Amino acid sequence: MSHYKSNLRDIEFNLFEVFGRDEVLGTGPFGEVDGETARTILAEVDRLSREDLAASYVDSDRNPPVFDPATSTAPVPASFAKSYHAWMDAEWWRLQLPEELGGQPAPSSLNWALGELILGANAPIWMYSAGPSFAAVVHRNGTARDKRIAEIMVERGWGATMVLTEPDAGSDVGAGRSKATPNEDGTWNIQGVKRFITSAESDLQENIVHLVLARPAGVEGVGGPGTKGLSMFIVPKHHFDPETGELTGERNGAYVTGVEHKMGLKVSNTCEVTFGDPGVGGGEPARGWLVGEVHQGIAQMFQVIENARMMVGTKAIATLSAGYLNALDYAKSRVQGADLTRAADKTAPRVTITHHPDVRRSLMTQKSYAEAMRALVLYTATWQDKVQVAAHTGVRDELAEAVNDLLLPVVKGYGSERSWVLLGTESLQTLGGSGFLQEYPIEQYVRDAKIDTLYEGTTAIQGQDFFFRKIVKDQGRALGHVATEIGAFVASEAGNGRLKVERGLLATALDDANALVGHMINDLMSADPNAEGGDLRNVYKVGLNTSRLLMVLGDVVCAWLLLRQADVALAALGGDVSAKDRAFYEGKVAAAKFFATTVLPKVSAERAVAESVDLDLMDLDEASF
Ligand code: ST9
Ligand code: FAD
Repeated sequence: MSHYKSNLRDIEFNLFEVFGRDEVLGTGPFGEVDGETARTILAEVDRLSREDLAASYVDSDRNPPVFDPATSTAPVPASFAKSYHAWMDAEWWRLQLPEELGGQPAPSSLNWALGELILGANAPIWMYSAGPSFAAVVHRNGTARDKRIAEIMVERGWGATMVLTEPDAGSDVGAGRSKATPNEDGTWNIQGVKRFITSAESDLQENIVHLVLARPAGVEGVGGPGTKGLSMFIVPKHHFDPETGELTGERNGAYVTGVEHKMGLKVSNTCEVTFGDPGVGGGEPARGWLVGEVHQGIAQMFQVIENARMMVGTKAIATLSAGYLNALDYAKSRVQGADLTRAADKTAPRVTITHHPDVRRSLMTQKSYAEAMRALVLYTATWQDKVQVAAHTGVRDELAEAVNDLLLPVVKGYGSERSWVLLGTESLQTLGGSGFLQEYPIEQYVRDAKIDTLYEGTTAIQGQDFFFRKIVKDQGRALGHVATEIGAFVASEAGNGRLKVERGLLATALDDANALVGHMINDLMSADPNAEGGDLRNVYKVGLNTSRLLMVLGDVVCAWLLLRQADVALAALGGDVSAKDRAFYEGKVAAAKFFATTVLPKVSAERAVAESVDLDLMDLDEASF
């Protein structure tokens, strides 16, 4: 048996019983993937993940790739390569691709449900195998030449990378200094050093295509400061015939010059890549093509980033779920201490730790968060389904786009923070000292999940994106829509009397969250120096609350989703159910009630803290820290 414990029952509950995905499966753009097919795929990918993909999880951590500076390579362990090929050979990744690239489009909700399974079993497989998805971005934005390159990437199973970060440009992508100079033949030469680039080297693929952000130099009208001056280039590791895809045998001057030694996620090569340095490799120039022959690098790259942020949140949440299920297994068999009611009796029988109130508190905390955030991922994906359906009919569903945009930083920022913390404080803790050992998978989960709060934009960046871009710039449209949906649930008879208290708690939390948003907007308006009494420094007050708001909104949305689940579960319990389903549905109701009563009251406290924020912290001399 592998380390990975999945929760297919809960995934299917979300997809089919709560979010009604049978309505979209087998229709419109998803004609080839109906509900029955989807269930078959889920079962097969579940098996594949638990067995073939999870099989190399531990070995790849203990025997990570080693960088060889002489050849600029870092081969992955054979066990990992086997898992990787099992996934590629199964071809389920085609469900994420457009038909033009040999795909068989499935709803995003199904793809992220599958994503949870792969990411929970062995996340780097998903990352190394993302070449075809990257190709979809090249195809969507590219010229006829780029579209052909995209086809080749898929046909030949090439890898791909997203190349933004530089030593002095991390969160601040616009500070990037890598430059691009045009050649007479229409190609560009890239020069610069990028760092922390995922999957930039391995022995898994014949070629790797780097999507690089660089600043055009010496070209009038483009290449200005900041992110808007960046363009996106297709820069292959090996040169190839752009018609046939055959490698020409020439090396391009894009060399990996180092692989980082990391806390976790070790099999995923994190590389320094040097472009066009005459002193590196054979000193070749790094030649590439401008994507689409337009200078819209940051907007194009954000098409990749949005998908990757969803991936990171899903990875974190998948890991929390696996951590919880491992902790639960352990707790059911670990015998320690007497039942609290017989604590004084030294001869009382010893019980499994699931009998102890504090262990139950911990297990239910893990269960409720893991299941709430799974629902958050799949709920977000249902909005992506709407975007796909609209696109198929040649229109845009702007509301769906905006709600998806609003929820992405919640999935990524809130999902990764809650998951990483709970994996350490609750899942690992459930195993006592054993949790600290490599004999169990949780210590690796903790190490592997920490990165999720960092890459693809740190939590601070997600909080700012959420408030400034997804709420203020959107003029509250998407937030208003979600808040109205939650409000309608509060006012409904959901639960038929059995969720009344919890709906009340949700109502209070929603009011507090709305008030918190209102407070931050007032602070922002008072920072307008042109307004009467406006003080620009008041924007600091907003910045002191953006991460808090992200966590608060995450808790409110998660509580709502759990209560929606409880409503469905209560209805099912009203009918004939098997003993197994009864336990499942009762667990759903218990998780929702637990979350509502233990998490939601804290929202009021967060509001109070947010409203008390002043400028003292910003006035404090740095020397006093
Ligand atoms: C990384 C990779 O960390 C880690 C793991 C990699 C694993 C890869 C494999 C898996 C991935 C698979 C993907 C496959 C692809 C799938 C395709 C599906 C078909 N939303 O606010 P402004 C844009 S990589 C959308 O002024 P600043 C927008 O164009 C490194 N667009 O920003 C905007 O213009 P406008 C990750 C957005 O102050 C323009 O940017 N690094 C959004 O200039 C400027 O906006 C990071 O994530 C958005 N949310 O720059 C960096 N936001 O406004 C984190 C901005 O006119 N830092 N745009 O529309 C940030 O995000 C910063 O906030 C900043 C600030 C750089 C955007
Ligand atoms: P910094 O930006 O220096 O941030 C340091 C701290 O300051 C953080 O806590 C941050 O939240 C905070 N901070 C910074 N700016 C602000 C601000 N304006 N407001 C509030 N707080 C702020 N990049 C790629 O391009 N491609 C990849 O494939 C890739 N893969 C990665 C894989 C790994 C394992 C790692 C570790 C990184 C990877 N990255 C990749 C880079 C990653 O996206 C960056 O590390 C990340 O965006 C943060 O940048 P930084 O490390 O420079 O931190």
